[in-house]
Amino acid sequence: MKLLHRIALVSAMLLTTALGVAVPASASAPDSKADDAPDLYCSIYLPTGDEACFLTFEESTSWAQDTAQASSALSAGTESSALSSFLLARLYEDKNKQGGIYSIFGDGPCDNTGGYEWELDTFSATYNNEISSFQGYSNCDVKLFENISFNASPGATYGPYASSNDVGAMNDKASSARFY
Ligand SMILES: [Ca+2]
Ligand SMILES: [Ca+2]
Repeated sequence: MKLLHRIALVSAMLLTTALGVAVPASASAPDSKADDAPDLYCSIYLPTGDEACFLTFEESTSWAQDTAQASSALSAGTESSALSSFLLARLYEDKNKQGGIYSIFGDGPCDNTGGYEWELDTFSATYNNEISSFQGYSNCDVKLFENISFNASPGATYGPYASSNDVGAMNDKASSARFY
């Protein structure tokens, strides 16, 4: 699979950051064990744009809460001192919500007004042109865009929907998203 092949390369770099371990970029040979490459669990916290990838889903989730609290500590003195992270959506590498997961977090939920509450203008390289299904959370519906920065002229879009097991013609094409 194309994604797994690329993840083998990307994971070495990302894990270097996540674990603070000095792993040479050459640690993953381009063609070795691509089929055995693990799924990656990447999270982005939209208020700060911080992003990180992990080998376990649990780590990717606790990272988001830690990041939200660190962010609120930095802005101490303002009205909010105990910010929580809200899971807005999970975007999946494979159809039927399988494979690696790109978890999107904000510091508040979506509401029921017409417009979008959150947006992500460029997917992580790990998940760019790889998303095949998704699930919205925190009252969010997901709209996928073929191009970065929500460019729909020209460019296909899909949604907004609360959930999708198969994004059809948008399979492995999405590069940005909004959350309604
Ligand atoms: Ca895919
Ligand atoms: Ca694309």
